Amino acid sequence: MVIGAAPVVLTASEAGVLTLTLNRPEVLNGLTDEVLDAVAAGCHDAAADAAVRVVVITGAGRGFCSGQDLRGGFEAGDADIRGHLHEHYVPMIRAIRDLEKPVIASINGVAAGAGMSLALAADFRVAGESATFIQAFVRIGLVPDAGSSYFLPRLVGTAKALELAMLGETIDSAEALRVGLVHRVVPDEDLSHATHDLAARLARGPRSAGLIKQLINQSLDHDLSSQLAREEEAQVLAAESDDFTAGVAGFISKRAPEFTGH
Ligand code: T3D
Repeated sequence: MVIGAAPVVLTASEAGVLTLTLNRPEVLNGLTDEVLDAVAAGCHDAAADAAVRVVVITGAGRGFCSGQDLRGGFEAGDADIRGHLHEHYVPMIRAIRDLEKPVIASINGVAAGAGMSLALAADFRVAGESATFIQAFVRIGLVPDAGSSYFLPRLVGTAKALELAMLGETIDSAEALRVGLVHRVVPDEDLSHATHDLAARLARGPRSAGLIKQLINQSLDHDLSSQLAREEEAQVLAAESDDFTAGVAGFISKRAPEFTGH
């Protein structure tokens, strides 16, 4: 029996922002099934809770996330990798991407392997200066998973994606910004403030923000005709929202609208 063990993911909700903090700092927040399931559950909770407008994912201690916890004893042939990916990694990545609310990765340190995939699945990546990124899979003879092979080429192009994934070199935050892997780099001591500012801004956004997330994220998988059809569907939903009414009223009255997310 474990007495008094700290939760592997800390959750805190304030002013419309749900923060999920990976909390295994002794292993740079290596991913266990419990962590993966807790992040997925946090996103599902956020989807069900109208008071939550934004989700932030970050790490406790000096790491963001070091990927799969390798101390679980992985050896060639003796692990049901397919089942593991299906049951734990895929649901977490889907929960982040399917959530119709913005997700920010606040990257406070190294993001390696599936920890980098986790960061890439978010809609915004704000990094502290000391953050680093490693497609660590190749270093241990694996392929990118948890969405890295999908997100990387879309973010940085195939040439850079191949370089990062096949060489597995560490890149620093400045290089990550240069190649378009992150949106913003700030001094480490300002990361929490910068994340909070962005989250607060997104939390004041309209219902359409979640629809925009889905449209943009799906766009590279569709041709123009099907994307135009998706825009129509999304615009019908956006136009039915209270926030559209508030937005137009705000324009007419020359006052900033107060969006409720409905
Ligand atoms: O279905 C499946 O499960 C397959 C899915 C696979 C997905 C993947 O994510 S594969 C990739 C797994 N991750 C890695 O290969 C990265 C392993 N870690 C590292 O290469 C390095 O730790 C880092 C580059 C991330 C950081 O280096 P550094 O020098 O800053 O720190 P460190 O000293 O290596 O690590 C600090 C401690 O964390 C250390 O423990 P100790 O010696 O102080 O007791 C280290 O062993 C531990 N640690 C770091 N990463 C992991 C880890 N322990 C378990 N699993 C880790 N991934």
